[in-house]
Amino acid sequence: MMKVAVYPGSFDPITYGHLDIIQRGSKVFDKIIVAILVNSSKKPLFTVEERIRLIEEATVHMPYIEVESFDGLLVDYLRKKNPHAILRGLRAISDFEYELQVASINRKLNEKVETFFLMTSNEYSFISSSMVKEVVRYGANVKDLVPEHVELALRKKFNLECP
Ligand code: COD
Repeated sequence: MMKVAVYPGSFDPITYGHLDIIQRGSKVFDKIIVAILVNSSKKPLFTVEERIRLIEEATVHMPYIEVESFDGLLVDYLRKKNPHAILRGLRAISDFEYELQVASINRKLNEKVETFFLMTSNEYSFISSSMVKEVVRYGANVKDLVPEHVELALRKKFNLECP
């Protein structure tokens, strides 16, 4: 039976940290659905369509990836997809509390769903979408943090010259 995971998140924008989780998750799951939350309380920099395009371009060489968006509760979206697990990444201890809370709520709302955590790779442990946005905004180089097309999209958003 094909093992499917849903990897939910904001992906505003996708980073090498996210891509590392996708790549390593693919050793366990046959298919990963990257699911972007539409109605987040965070104000996103990129539209859902832009985020989908950036993820698709970053994963063109990964045939086991699908990119979608969802609105509302994650568990309602999962009911439609019926995956084997939710895939999430863990960076610092500070992620743990939040992730435990989200996983527990999701299990409370739908007891069948399990969350599968992967520890971050050391070289990506400090990367977050919000940090990447901040660094680009002030003109610094993020080539080790995001793929080139994502850096270009960020520079365009902030009306910065290309390097
Ligand atoms: N290394 C490893 N993992 C990483 C890295 C990195 N450098 N960077 C990010 N990650 C992981 C994160 O830990 C997370 O697991 C995932 O990648 C996505 O991260 P983000 O920041 O893009 O997305 P989040 O955490 O903002 O996404 C939150 C959700 C959208 C999943 C959550 O808010 C949600 O499910 N909302 C839907 C409403 C709902 O169901 N609510 C009830 C439960 S909260």
